[in-house]
Parts: sequence; structure tokens; C-alpha cells
Amino acid sequence: MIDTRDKILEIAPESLDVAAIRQDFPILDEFENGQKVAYLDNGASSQRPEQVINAMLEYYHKYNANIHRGVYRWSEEATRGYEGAHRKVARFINAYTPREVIFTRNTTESLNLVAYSWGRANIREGDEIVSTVIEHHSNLVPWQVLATEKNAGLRFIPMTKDGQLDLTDLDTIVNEKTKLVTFSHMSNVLGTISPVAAIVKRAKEVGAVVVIDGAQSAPHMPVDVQALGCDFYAFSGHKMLGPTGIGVLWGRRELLEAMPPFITGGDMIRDVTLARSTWNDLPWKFEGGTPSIAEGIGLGAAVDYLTKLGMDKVRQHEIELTAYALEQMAGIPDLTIYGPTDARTRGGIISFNLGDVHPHDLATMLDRDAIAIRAGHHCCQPLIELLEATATTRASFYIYNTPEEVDRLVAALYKARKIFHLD
Ligand code: 7TS
Repeated sequence: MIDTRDKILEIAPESLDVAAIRQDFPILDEFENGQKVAYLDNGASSQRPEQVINAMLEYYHKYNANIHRGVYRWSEEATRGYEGAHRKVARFINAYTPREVIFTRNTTESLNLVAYSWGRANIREGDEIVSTVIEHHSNLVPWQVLATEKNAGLRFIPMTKDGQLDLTDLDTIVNEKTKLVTFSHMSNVLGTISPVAAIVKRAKEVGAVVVIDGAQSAPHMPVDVQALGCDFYAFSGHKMLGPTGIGVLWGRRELLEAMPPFITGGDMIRDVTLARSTWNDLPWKFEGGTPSIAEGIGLGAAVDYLTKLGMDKVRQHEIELTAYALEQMAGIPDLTIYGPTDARTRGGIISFNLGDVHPHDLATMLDRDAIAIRAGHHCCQPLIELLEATATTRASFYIYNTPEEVDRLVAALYKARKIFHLD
């Protein structure tokens, strides 16, 4: 093994106090097969700290009620908690105003909201939508459906061999016909961080709207939607210490104001007659029906937790851990690692294959050593095909992961080589 760990541990105190963080996550003390679980599947969903679980429990124990309607204390307190979470999220991503922060169920719903509402009102026959070849299905399928329905074109930014977006032909791919450009801020397979500024610049030259899939970036790096220059930004609570069932769509106010509603019914209206209705103010216009109240409050607590840690430190921790993991894994014979090789240009997500061992077999074997990783196509079938693989095994890190857990992964991979007779 290459000895970079001392260096990593030396830097660690200036970044995150991982030992203290781990105390907030009782689940990380769970044992499996006599070992603590090394949870390395954060790209799929993170764990939640006690602060988040307690915020939700407190709502259920002390002031559970529907929001916006009751004049009694519980309802008022629930409303304050749920609306307060919008303000916390707005500060977290530097939105211009909390009115631009719409709570959805997850990234998938946020992207569908844009495709259904903005897309159906603005995309016409012959227009073009530009995406990339590395997208999660959630940032591909809604645009396919929209393009088919509208008889619009769909074009893709390609990828270089080392898993970066290839901008060589950007000026022809994004052209006068382009009405919408969308891409993931960070790839959930390769960890690639997209060159946002260059893509946004070109999109704006042709007057296109920019949608960023932030499912993998919002949890792991500082995000400033004003600085990014995009028009919509989507992410999920469950990947950033929050509960499932709550996600966010941020959109520029003037666009959101002009868009028709997505889900219609209760709560999103101002006045209703038997013949017609008018819409509520932002963000409620896009939050039809009773929302996920406890989950909204939980997301607010998750944002508090991350804000207190500091997103710069979160990012720094993951750069250090990823650099260490990439160095250790580079020494393993027969291991193919996908994506950029420099940890400073990628997130804490490492996809790999060990010889011709099927990723599911490898993941099952690692599970016996209490290492939880993901195997499969990660909802990115077109990308997996480009990698000329049928699937990959993927380790993805977060604030509570340690160099010791990376060591366990690396040791288990050496062991797997023996068991699958690659020696
Ligand atoms: N976009 C990206 C880049 C993602 O990584 C995911 C989820 C989504 C969109 C969809 O998020 P959801 O919360 O609506 O499901 N990615 C993964 C993953 O990599 N493994 O499981 C889910």
C-alpha cells in the first residue's frame, strides 16, 4: 500500500472532526458479521444524524398538525418549521429569495416539474434540448418524453476518455435552436464535476434556459445558484443527511412566476370557482396538496447540520478521502477505475470493476466484510454502455467516512482477487 494515510490524517483536524461527527450517527455503530458497517453507498442515500431524526420526532411528539390552515399553536408551529426550512435551504444555496425554493419529493420530481411545466409551455416543434451522455435517467427520460411529445430535437454533449464532458463541439451542439441545456453538476457514476461556467456561458449566448441536476453536488460542495448562473437547480434531501420524500427545485423567480402549475388542487390556489381557478404565490403555487411536513422540517435540520460543519470543509474532507482511496486502489492489479484521476476535479464517488468479476458478486462478497457499496448501472445505462461495461461497483463517501474504511475496502478487494482466482 502507498503510505499517504499519515498525510491525510495530518490534514484531517483542519477539515472535519470525523470522530465527533460519527457520534451523531448511531447507525454507524451497528455491527454486521462481527464488524462495524463501512457505509460507502452515500451516492444512493446518506445516513441521517440524530439532529435530523430528533427534529422530526419532536414534530410528531409535540406539534403534529397540518400547515397553513389551523390557527391553533400546533399548526402555527408546524407552518413555521416547514416554511423556515425553505429559508434555510435558500441561504444554503444562496437563492435570491426563499420564494424561489420549491419543495418536491426528490430530484426526479424537481426535474419533471421543469419538464412538464416550463417544457410544455416553452418547447416547440423543431426546438432543441441539450443534455449530456453521462446523465442519470432522471435527467434524461423527462427530456426524452418532452422532446417526443413536442417533436423537438435532443442533442448530447459527449464525454472524453477520462470521463470529463467534452466541450470541443459545444458551439455547434448548443446553437440557435437550443431552448434548454441540462447537465448534472456531479456525475453519480464517475464523480466528474461539470464545467458549469463554460456550458452556462454558451447556453446564455443562444438564450437557452439552464437546468442543473444537483443531486450529487448539493450534499458535497458549496453551491451558490447565483454564481452558477443557471435557471433551475434540483436536488434531494435524502442524499444530504435529510429524510426521504423531500427534494428541492430552485428556479429563477421570473421563470417560476410565468410557469403554469405542475400539480393542481389544494393549497396551490388563490381563488376557485366552479369554472376556473387562480394560483397561489410562490413557492406554494408548485406545492399542491398537504406536503411532507416532517420531512421538510427534517431537511431544515440537515441543512443546519451541514451549514454548521461548513460546506468547504465537507468538500475538503472528500477530496482528501478520495485522493487517498484513488492512490490505494491504483495499486490493485486488475482493477479498472472509471472517471477523472485527480480528486480535486471530482467528487467522492469511485466506480470500478475488478477483472471480469461481476459487480453484483463483488458487492455481495464485500457485504460479508460489512462493506456496503452499490453495484449495477446506477440508473445511467447509456453511460455504462459508453464505458463498455455491463455494470460497475461503486464506493461513495460522505462526512463520516474514514481512511480506515478505505483501508477495509482496499483489503477486501485484494481478498476478492484471491477468492475469484485473479492471482
Ligand atoms: N440525478 C443524479 C445525478 C443522481 O445521482 C440521482 C440519484 C438522481 C438524479 C435521482 O435522485 P432521486 O432522489 O430523485 O432518486 N442517484 C442514485 C444513485 O446513484 N444511486 O441511487 C440513486
